Amino acid sequence: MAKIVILTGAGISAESGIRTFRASDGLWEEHRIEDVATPEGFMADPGLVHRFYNARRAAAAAAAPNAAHRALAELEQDGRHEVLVVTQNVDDLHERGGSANVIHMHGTLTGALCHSCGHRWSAPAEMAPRDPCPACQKPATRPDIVWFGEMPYQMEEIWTALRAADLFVSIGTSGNVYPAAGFVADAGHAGVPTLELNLEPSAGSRYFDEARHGPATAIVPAWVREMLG
Ligand code: BV8
Repeated sequence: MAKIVILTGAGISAESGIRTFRASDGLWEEHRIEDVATPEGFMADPGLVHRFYNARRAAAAAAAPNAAHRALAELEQDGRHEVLVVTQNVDDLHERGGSANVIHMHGTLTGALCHSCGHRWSAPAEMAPRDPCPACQKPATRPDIVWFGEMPYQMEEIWTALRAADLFVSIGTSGNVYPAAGFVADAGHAGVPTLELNLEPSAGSRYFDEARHGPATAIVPAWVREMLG
């Protein structure tokens, strides 16, 4: 069975109505990364950060998986390939699209974390700074999201899978944020063939063996049909 590692970013959820980060109408147009996506920003104004993620949690809940999410699930369920999706996305559209083997390297909107005792639980729709941790009762609740300057989740597992892969595919990501943006180089160094599927060339496009550009709902199902012959 061919082992395929697929990195996804905000672009795969764009056609589900979820805003990307760096587009002209992207999230970073309205919010300073420092204010809403860093531990320092959270300590400075936890209310602002909770409101930012409460709005994204509502947007993700109102969205539906698209043909690109479903195509990746079909490739996994077909069973002839060992498929691992490593997503930078904090929405749950891969799982709702039918993918089972998914790593959220930057966390999830559906998770809550106590920054005092480390306890994790399912996030309510709305979170606020005064919410007590169900374990230690301290008002230390934060979204279970990896912010800038923080260590992404399951990195050892991801690097092991990358090095052992038969193919690395990157979908809907601009290649600006590390360590994810370095995966194509890591895969290349391990002799793994690499393919980019993105609306436009990403910052790391030149590092890929092959690149196909277009909307994810068109180019991802076409690639999966090829893989399934
Ligand atoms: C860390 C959660 C130590 C929050 C996120 C090396 C060099 C320089 C800097 C660094 C470096 N190493 C580390 C850094 C610092 C930093 C970093 O990379 N800074 C950047 C800005 C320079 N990285 C970190 O702090 C990371 N932590 O490094 O810890 C370490 C190091 C090594 C090993 C272990 C530990 C933590 C970063 C995680 C931060 N959290 N998200 C939230 O979601 O709110 S990052 C967030 O931004 C996303 O998760 C994602 O990762 C990134 C956004 O990127 P994309 O998803 O690609 O979205 P974008 O809008 O940019 O692009 C969309 C793309 O889709 C475009 O290309 C577009 O063309 C395409 N597209 C659009 N529509 C479609 C489409 N494609 C197809 N179809 C469409 N319809």
